[in-house]
Amino acid sequence: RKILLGTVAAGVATHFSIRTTPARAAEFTYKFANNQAATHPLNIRAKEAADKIAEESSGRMEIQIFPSSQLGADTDMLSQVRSGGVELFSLSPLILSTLVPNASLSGIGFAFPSYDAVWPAMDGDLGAYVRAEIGKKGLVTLDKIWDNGFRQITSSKAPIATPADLESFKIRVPVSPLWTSMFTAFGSAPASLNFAEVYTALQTGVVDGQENPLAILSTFKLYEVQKFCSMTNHMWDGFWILANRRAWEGLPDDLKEIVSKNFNASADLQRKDVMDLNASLRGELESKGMTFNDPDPALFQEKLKSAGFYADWKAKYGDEAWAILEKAVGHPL
Ligand code: X2X
Repeated sequence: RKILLGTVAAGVATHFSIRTTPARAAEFTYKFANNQAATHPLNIRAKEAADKIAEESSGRMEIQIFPSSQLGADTDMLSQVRSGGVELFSLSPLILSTLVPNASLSGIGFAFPSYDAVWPAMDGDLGAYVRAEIGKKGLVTLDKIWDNGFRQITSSKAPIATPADLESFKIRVPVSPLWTSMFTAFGSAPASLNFAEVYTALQTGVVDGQENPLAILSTFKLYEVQKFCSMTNHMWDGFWILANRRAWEGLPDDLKEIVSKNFNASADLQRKDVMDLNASLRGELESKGMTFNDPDPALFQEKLKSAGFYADWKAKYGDEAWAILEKAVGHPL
């Protein structure tokens, strides 16, 4: 029997319970790697899930969380979760598209008008389609995608008010053909970099800007190296929770159930945390010195259309996938 005595700091380890009887090593100790700061809701809610999993499994299952790309950058971790070097990993659908091409469907520019459309789609047909595609490549995906948020463009140089301001703009984008294609369509000079390299790339001026939701500007302190934030809301992004298939299938059914139940319940809480942060952080970031502006998103969508961005991607994804996307977002693209 164990009793909870409160929080004990233990580095990145996630076991916070103290036992009345000598601890037995967990039967399963799985690593969960991700690129976010320990203070981001992704890690706060994952730690809660890990604690519940340890408790409900009576210590048979331990999940150790490694935030901030400690075990490697996203593209390395994608290889690791495939080979079994890590058992669990959270990844943007767009970066996952380097392995599962159609996984990036949910990240098409200006597809989701608001969060109201995101969750029914990702918990519905669009999410189910993408999870099936991921499954074909040998990875297991938990049902509920976690939130990253609507992305905004930041710069050290000048605000982005119209698509013309993106021309020749040296912007970091995550490693994904969809991201590169979108900013190429705007006439920018996109540089693909893993998130682990972003702060330094901005600090040293390798790039002038980047794009991420406000929660990340705050938790990763990007306000220290960026001056302007333009609320383009140019795409929604999330984090699929991926598991190595052998590691997942190696779990007895009751542990599979405990893990997926707790991660999916934490996803709901994490979504709410991130939505609240993305809606409320503007004032805090202004007080840290950032200047905000609100461009008209229609101008940007128009530019993508005239550059052939939507037609190109429709051809790449195929008509069936595109129809699922249009139905999910509720408007033609
Ligand atoms: O790399 C990024 O910019 C991030 C943190 O938003 C993703 O994981 C896609």
